Amino acid sequence: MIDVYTANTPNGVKVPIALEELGVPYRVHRINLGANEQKRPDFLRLNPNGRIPAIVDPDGPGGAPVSVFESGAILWYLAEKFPGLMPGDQVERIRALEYTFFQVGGIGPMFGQAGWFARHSEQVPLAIDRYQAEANRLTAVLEARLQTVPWLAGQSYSVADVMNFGWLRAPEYAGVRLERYPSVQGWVKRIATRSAVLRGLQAIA
Ligand SMILES: N[C@@H](CCC(=O)N[C@@H](CS)C(=O)NCC(=O)O)C(=O)O
Repeated sequence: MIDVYTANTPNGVKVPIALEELGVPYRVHRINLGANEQKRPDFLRLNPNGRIPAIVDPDGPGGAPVSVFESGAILWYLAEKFPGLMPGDQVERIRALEYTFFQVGGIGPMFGQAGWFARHSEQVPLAIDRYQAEANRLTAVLEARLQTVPWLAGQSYSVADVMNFGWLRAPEYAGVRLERYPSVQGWVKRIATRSAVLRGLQAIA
């Protein structure tokens, strides 16, 4: 049974969603971010960066327990181990890797900053405009991709879709209105209605 240390946040929902899709049993350990549980020594042993999510797989390489942090690394690890989220086609696998990094390096940080500055007691218009513009620019990149293929890797639903869905399911946080991005909007709806996604979200609700 895989132990999942997470919370109900854009990065936190990805792991239960992926594990449901892969049909792998798991146990959720809720981390209270408000109480800073992610900075406690026992959690820092799993993720020295002090952020959720993290997992422990008791059956890691060589049969020994292994911990994994960073949602992209966790999902990639799981998708390599269990069939269901890693495209079989070599080119699609490259695309999945691209859009996984795109989320970790772009969507996540920019959406996060856009939401943080917009909700801060001190309003800094330059920062809000800058991050909301970048969040919209990145969403337009997804829109262009999804106008040509049903899923980010291409023809197969993959780890890249789960990664980006974590953020795009609540885009208003970053000042992104999905009516402007109809292909992204349709893709979000298709993912949101998958039974594995509904179960994964329920597990961390
Ligand atoms: N790049 C990391 C980002 C993780 C992250 O920022 N997690 C947030 C929740 S969405 C967190 O733990 N925030 C609490 C904190 O920063 O102390 C990943 O994808 O796992």
